[in-house]
Amino acid sequence: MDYRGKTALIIGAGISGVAAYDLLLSAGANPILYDSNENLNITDVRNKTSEKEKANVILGELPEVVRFSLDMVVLSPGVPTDTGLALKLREQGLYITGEIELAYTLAKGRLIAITGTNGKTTTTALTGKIVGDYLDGLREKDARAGHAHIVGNIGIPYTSEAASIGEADVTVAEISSFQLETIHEFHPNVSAILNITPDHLNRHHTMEEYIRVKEEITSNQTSEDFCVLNYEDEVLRAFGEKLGGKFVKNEEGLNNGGRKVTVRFFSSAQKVEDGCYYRDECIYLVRDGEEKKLMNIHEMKLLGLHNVENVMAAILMADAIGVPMESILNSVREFKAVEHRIEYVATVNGVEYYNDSKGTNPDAAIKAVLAMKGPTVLIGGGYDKQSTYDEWIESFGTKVKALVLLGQTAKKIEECARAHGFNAIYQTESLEEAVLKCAELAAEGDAVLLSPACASWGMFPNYEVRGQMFKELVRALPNRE
Ligand code: UMA
Repeated sequence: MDYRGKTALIIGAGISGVAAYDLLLSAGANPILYDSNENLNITDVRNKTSEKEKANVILGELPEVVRFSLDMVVLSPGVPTDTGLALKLREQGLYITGEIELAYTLAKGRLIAITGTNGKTTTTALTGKIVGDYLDGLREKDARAGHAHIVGNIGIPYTSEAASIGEADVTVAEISSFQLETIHEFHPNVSAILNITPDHLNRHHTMEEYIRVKEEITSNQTSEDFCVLNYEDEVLRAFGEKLGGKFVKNEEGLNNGGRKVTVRFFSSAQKVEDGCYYRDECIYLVRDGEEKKLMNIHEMKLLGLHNVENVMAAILMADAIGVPMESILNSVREFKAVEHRIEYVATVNGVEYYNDSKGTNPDAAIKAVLAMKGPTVLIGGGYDKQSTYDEWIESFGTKVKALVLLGQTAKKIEECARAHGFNAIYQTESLEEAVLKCAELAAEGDAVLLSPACASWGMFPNYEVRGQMFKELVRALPNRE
């Protein structure tokens, strides 16, 4: 795509918008960085771009004269496609794209793209390490071997790396449903959908739409490409059978229209025809009817069955782009949990504290509860994404002894918990108050877990800040001796 001379409006001056501005500038376009929040400091925003004080930044209301001078629009991931401004710009007939698509059209090399409701970040970091370790080894022998780039929703905008991604490189991108709403030609060589459970329904409105958007990750894939899917997710199992070219009857009585992407399944519960599965604490690979034991899960440093699934997905993706199995397994053995995902923080007065700030939806939070070994005091609540909390509360069993709540959803969660007969509930006004309450409630041998089942927005700019603050508060707790 040739962006030279194009006047491009970037909506959202967060980390993706700023990176998109710089990328468009280097591609010869005339970018305008726009943010609807008039309270941002314009000098701060300008200083984040490579042009500094010369950067073309607009805050607040977008003037009509600017709107009618545009050739194209780039939406940041957090900007819904149905906001008033986005709809007006679309009505105007403008080309509307996303930050991910922009990066894709300017980057080179091969692309692995990973989506799913949960496990994306761990799987992206692990796949990136596997590919990176392999390419690092190759470069010792041949300087022309490429590099691995880990980008996307993981917190490093794809646009911030795109210009430096070369032909021999491999990009491993974590892709959210928000980002998939605005793709056009985005075409990964290998894609993965790890699981789909309710999340972000305030943005996508219905579960059907959320599933449709997630499946878009494969929309440009062909018979040259691979898609890795979770066999234990009914929606993904059916989708994989369709995508892999098997005849699937739908309402119109049609099959998939002839697309035959190579689908590789992973399963934590049963043997699969082609892919990876888990049985008796071991991971197996099935290929061409032959089965091979790859590793015992105690060789990995990650905990929990959900992480076995993430590892199986990463193995299949790295295998699909040609990383030798021995190299893949060595990297898996070395890989440690990512920050904010069931991360051990400290033991204070005999109580273990875990930070799972990335548990931003009920399904992720259930996995964290299941990973706890004994009695647990749980901190929950935050931004309302219109999730339901019944399954999360049901997962408490006898393990969760108290629930300390905060944020916009605190009342809604309390009502839900009481309806399920769980009454050990404490309302707090801040994370600081919540941590102090937990320290008071937890006895020696218990765990305290921050796994809120909600996004952090409203109280914190993102889950990382929430997790960092939790860790600081825990480390500041007084030791009783
Ligand atoms: N804004 C507007 N108009 C709007 C809405 C927002 O101007 O209608 C402005 C806001 O005022 C704000 C800016 O947009 O200044 C924020 O843009 P953004 O929300 O796209 O945030 P970025 O800082 O660019 O971060 C985004 C992702 N954020 C979201 O999807 C909400 C980050 O994912 C991602 O790491 C980053 O790009 C790099 O790709 C975060 C996230 O929470 C971690 N993702 C969700 C999740 O994982 O559940 C999907």
